[in-house]
Amino acid sequence: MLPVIALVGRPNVGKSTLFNRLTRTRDALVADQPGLTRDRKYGVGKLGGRPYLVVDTGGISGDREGVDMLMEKQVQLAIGEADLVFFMLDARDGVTGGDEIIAEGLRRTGKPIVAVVNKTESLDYDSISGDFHALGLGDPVPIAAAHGRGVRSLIDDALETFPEPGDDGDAPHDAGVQIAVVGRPNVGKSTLVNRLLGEERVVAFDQPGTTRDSIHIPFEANGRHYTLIDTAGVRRRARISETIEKFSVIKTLQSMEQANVVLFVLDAQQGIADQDAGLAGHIVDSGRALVVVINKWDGLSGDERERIKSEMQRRLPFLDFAEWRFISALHGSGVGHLLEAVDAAYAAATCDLKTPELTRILEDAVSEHQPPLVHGRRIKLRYAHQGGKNPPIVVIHGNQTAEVPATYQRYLMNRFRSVFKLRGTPLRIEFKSGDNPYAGRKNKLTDRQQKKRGRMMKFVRRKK
Ligand SMILES: Nc1nc2c(ncn2[C@@H]2O[C@H](COP(=O)(O)OP(=O)(O)OP(=O)(O)O)[C@@H](O)[C@H]2O)c(=O)[nH]1
Ligand SMILES: [Mg+2]
Repeated sequence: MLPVIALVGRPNVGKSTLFNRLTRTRDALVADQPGLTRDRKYGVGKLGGRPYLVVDTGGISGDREGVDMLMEKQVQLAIGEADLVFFMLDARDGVTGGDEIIAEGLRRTGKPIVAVVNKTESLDYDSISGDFHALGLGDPVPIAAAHGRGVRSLIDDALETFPEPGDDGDAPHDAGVQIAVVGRPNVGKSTLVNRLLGEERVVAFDQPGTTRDSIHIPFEANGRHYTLIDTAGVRRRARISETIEKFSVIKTLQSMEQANVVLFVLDAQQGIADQDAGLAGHIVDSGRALVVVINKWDGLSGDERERIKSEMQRRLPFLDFAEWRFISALHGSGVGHLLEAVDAAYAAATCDLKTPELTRILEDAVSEHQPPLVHGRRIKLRYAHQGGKNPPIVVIHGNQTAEVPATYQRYLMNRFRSVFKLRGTPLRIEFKSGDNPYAGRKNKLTDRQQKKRGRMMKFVRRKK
């Protein structure tokens, strides 16, 4: 399970700035697409060696009402689900009365707290550190979130005590395809899960788990193994109907991280809500294989179905890489074939892409449609290899790759997709630059260095 870190503090201390720092690496892997909204409150990140989940709790005013704010449901929930709290302070303000009140409230939660002192870039931190020490929250950690200073070691040190990824979460090999059923409350997740398990003969069931642990339910269907990962909606069979689904974005994200394939459940009779759009953004960021499940398809006229279908596709165009299935979890129609779509998505997500074939497709694509000139030089794309699975990652080597326009990236992505017939999984493209891809490290430029050089060249030319 991903460790969960909650960012807490007065307004304006830099929580959102730190949040962006901690999650940006992930975002950068997925190009912005029309209609895709990103949740700037919950995010998965990986700055150092291991991934984590961050929650920006928003500002706690820290005046008298501030204590109540701490107790406010949203913030309290996030802190309750967190493994660790980063209590952010502003080096320029010193410790304020509000900070003391928040510190008191945080201490009462019993959660591990790291005091993080932000905006230290132009200050002599040593001379003010005593003030922050006096909060009694151990050694405060100085950072400058806006400049990225201290952020890496903050996260590395904070995560040190958590088990290495793979220590706990790795399911036994025969657990098969890991499936996360996600969706906002009341779309019918529990009914669907019940159907899947009920119809497909439950092998093992109802393993104990605390609220923090996710519940893994292995089952077998058509001779294949699967494991459903609970997202709070799954309950003991006898009690399913009584359960009021508790919805937690954190648990949803964690279950997606553990999954190979996501079943994203939508409610045909309610249409797309903001919460659906937010979840869709998370799904895209996660890179998981996907089957979109439109539930409650029963009791709709043909006209209504057409209207709802096109409306949903219009709102979620960036999920068109996935199979869309229209079902009634209640009556069972369409449920029987869902696992075929899961299998197909999983197969696509884990397929082998051979270097010669990838490179040939790249060459064909480039010769049909050249990448543009940048700073008077043509972008060169030389060869490609597979950099990962679930999602498949295609790493393209060339020159000036940091300048490849988003439209051209999409062109390449669509080409790889269609040649390999990748349905049900996103595909990621990463670029690596180097004047000579076979030369030693010294000659290789990172995308950032490349950009910088591009800017310098422009400047030099302008001066001439
Ligand atoms: N000098 C300096 N400014 C910073 C630093 N980190 C953040 N800021 C600035 O502080 C201001 C507030 O940052 P935010 O990240 O929006 O603060 P926040 O805690 O999310 O604020 P609320 O969401 O309103 O509670 C912005 O103008 C940031 O640019 C830093 O390390 N140094
Ligand atoms: Mg903020």
